[in-house]
Amino acid sequence: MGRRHISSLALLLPVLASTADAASDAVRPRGVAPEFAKYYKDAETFTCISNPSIILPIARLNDDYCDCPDGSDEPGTSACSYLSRLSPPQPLNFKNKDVNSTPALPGFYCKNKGHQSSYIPFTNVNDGACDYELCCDGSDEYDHVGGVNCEDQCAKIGKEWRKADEARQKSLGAARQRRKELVVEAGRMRKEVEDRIQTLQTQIDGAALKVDALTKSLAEIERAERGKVIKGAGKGGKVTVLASLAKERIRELTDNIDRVRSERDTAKGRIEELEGMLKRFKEEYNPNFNDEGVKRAVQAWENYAAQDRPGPNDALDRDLDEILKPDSESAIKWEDFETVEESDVELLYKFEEYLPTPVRSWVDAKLRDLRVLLIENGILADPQSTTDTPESKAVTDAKSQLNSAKQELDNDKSELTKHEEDLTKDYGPDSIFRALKDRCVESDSGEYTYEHCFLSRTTQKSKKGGGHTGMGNFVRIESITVDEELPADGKGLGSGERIALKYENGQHCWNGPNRSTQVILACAEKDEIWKIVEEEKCVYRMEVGTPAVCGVEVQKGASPEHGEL
Ligand code: MAN
Repeated sequence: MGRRHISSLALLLPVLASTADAASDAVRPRGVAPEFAKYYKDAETFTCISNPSIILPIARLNDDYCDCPDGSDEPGTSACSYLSRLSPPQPLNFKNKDVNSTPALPGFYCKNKGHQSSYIPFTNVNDGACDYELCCDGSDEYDHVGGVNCEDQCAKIGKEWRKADEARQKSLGAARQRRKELVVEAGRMRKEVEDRIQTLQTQIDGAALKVDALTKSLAEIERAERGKVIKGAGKGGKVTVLASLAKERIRELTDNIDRVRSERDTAKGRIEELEGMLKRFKEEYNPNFNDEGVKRAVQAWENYAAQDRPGPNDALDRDLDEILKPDSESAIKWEDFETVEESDVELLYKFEEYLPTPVRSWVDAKLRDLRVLLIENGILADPQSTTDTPESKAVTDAKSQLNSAKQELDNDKSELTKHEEDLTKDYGPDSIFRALKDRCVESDSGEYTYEHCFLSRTTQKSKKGGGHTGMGNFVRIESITVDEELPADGKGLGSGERIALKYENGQHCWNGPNRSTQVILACAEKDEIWKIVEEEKCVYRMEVGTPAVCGVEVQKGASPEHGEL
């Protein structure tokens, strides 16, 4: 905590110092910053800053003994440093009953001539270590008795700092420029979505009209089809349909003739066998054996045999065989009829051919209407109500056109909804993350390569191969307070309010939660992952630099959407 604290003070102080009166330098006691000089003007006495009732002789100022409850009598020694350990410095107008333990000064003031002035904690004063990081002039170690002598290094440190700062400023300038470009890019992308929405709305209106028209057209075609006498499948009119029905019927009859002839032949064989038996019976029976039953049977057979019956007509049979042969010359050429394209109406109402065209159409329409009327009133059978009636090509085509128009309309509608929802999504300040969405950056850390794809997902990839592990999918943009030391290269979060991207519901962690990642962003010239930490099992934190957040001020707890530049 000590070092971190030093760092945040160091950032704060040059600003404070620059507003102070430089002319008061000469009269200020050791360790007093220009903005506190007004309390140390009196040459005779010193009044404790937060406790004006306590007035001390001037000799007790910086005498290495803590007299004031707020430590203000020891701005240049560590005598009151224990106060700072009890509580951090508060603003001077801070109203607290326990003022006694509240230090009035933020720390020991180092002038750091040639560099930037800064405060150093009182505990660091005369502690035997040169704290050049904050006090480059070495003024924190002035009591050399048994201690160290810190030479002034501000010229060198200041020069290096200015050089580094120049590079930082340059980089920051480039980062801000990049951000501007991203804002333009994001705006262009948003505009694209808006334009697409407009196009889709027009398209949807058109597609809806088309669906209406095709629905009506299908209804009309279906109605017209009901007016036809026979419904047929495929191309062509009645001839085709009749041909296909006749072909089927003839095939059935042929099969039946074959079957009946074969049954007939079997029966004929049995009769011949029975007649042979009776013939032998008549020849072999004994007429002297006076059996009345046998005599009657023989008489009956003689009567049967005496009857004149037509014999089998082999010529007819041969003719039949010839007709039934599928490849015979007289066989019907069905294919001639199957391809005939003929209007049913023409076939049925041939008389119309003698009518002038307008009259013919009128008659045609009237006849169809009449037929539909009869069907609708139950006088004629509805050809469509019989399930084995195949659908006409006209109806199939109309249905398919209607279905594809409906499909087109549905697709347009769902695309529109997607884009409309997109416009209400939070893409951060200036919608900047629109321009970065799905862009990925990678970084190696330990045994893994980590990937962050903006507003999409985070992934952990093992360097030893094997599958990738999802560390979460994007859910929202949030803000987070950070307080970290900023590394010299500037690649870190620093302190303050930062934008964070939250990724949740990653791959399930064995004996743990679903993986999740918080990606905290800070300004950088280019997109890069700086650091990855697994804070708890399967709960990750990534620190990522991006120009997208440069100069963006995030309000604590507020949605960063409206962060200001
Ligand atoms: C893998 C990695 C680790 C994680 C463990 C949990 O090894 O995803 O980050 O801690 O699984 O079992």
